[in-house]
Amino acid sequence: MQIGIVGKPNVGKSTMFGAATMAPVEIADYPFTTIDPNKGVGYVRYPCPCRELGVQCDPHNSLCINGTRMIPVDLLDVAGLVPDAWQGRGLGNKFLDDLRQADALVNVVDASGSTNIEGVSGRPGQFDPSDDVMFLRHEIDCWMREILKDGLGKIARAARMKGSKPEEVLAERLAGLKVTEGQIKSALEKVPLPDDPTQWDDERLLALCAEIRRASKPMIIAMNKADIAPAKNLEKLSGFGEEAVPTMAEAELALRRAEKSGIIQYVPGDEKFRIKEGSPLSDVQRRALDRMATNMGKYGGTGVQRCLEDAVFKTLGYIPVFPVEDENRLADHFGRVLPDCHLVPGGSTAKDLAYRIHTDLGDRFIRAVNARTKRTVGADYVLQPGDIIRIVASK
Ligand SMILES: Nc1nc2c(ncn2[C@@H]2O[C@H](COP(=O)(O)OP(=O)(O)O)[C@@H](O)[C@H]2O)c(=O)[nH]1
Ligand SMILES: [Mg+2]
Repeated sequence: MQIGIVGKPNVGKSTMFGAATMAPVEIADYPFTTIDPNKGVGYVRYPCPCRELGVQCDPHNSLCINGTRMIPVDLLDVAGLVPDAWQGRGLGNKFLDDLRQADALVNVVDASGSTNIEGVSGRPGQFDPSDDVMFLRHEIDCWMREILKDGLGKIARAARMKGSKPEEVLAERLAGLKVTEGQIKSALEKVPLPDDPTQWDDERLLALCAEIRRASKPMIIAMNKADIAPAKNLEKLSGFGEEAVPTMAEAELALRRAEKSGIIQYVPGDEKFRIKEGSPLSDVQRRALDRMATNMGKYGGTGVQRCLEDAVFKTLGYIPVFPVEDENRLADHFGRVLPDCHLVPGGSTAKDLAYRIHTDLGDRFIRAVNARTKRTVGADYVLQPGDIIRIVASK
């Protein structure tokens, strides 16, 4: 699962990335926290079944902090998207290429409207952040179209000879972009293309790419700098038909740092933090923390964690499931209790889960057991959020 953090310069992408990938103190040495400059690991939270079932878990691919399972997701800070990035402006092509593997995008916008479309600072309220959303969609659509068009002439002639269908040509061109055949087919239903690829024109291709983008790179809007954003901007940005979350990346980063240095008690995603007794704070620091507390009260937290969780659970519709090898002990063959938590697309079946764990396990699938009910379920059983599942496979 990879989420790309995208947007024009100066909106707070790196701040959000830095905050989201900063591991809580308890897990500072955790292997998943290895970070490239722009690639790191963030977490989405889900109640760990250990509490409900009264067992001591021993997480392996994820973490459990006080009964909250922290499930890793890869995050990518995609830099440098300026208007006409798709034409290579500001190394835009290189940055756009980073989006190939993304499952979803967090479009960070400057909800305060204090930066122009190139990211140059002005006054809060001076610019319309709706432009941030429109421009980014357009850049991605154009970038995708260029990928489609690259070498299309030759492919088109070959396709005409072979009589290949448009979806076959498109699937071949978009391989490596995490676009499924189903997504291409439904895009073609909305924007039909002539059978003969030599007849495909730019305008149609752009409309088609917009459809493919909507399905394959769903977006969530992070209305960042909410601390200084006029209410009307938040309203406007919420009207784009996409999940839109007010965020304060700077506050989240400051809070995670303050927590690390032992000044406050704060769990990422919480609506509140608590200043620890006896923390040596200057007046300036105290006032800054007060301001953050007030803003968090207004928005129900800094929004950074919520943004990731909405991207995974709402926008992508993924659900967490816990595979085990022993339904009675809820353990794997090392005896680790509730070792793993997998994020799977909503609607996935028990057999899909088997394939997700290992192709071989999918091939050898016989049946599954719902560890909560101890009932046997078949290959077609549709997984529910938080399910604990044992896969029974042939030897
Ligand atoms: N007021 C406010 N400023 C923020 C917030 N998040 C980031 N910034 C500021 O916005 C500027 C650009 O941030 P940066 O993360 O470098 O943006 P990027 O170019 O999109 O990666 C910096 O001065 C940040 O301190 C926020 O939530 N509120
Ligand atoms: Mg940056």
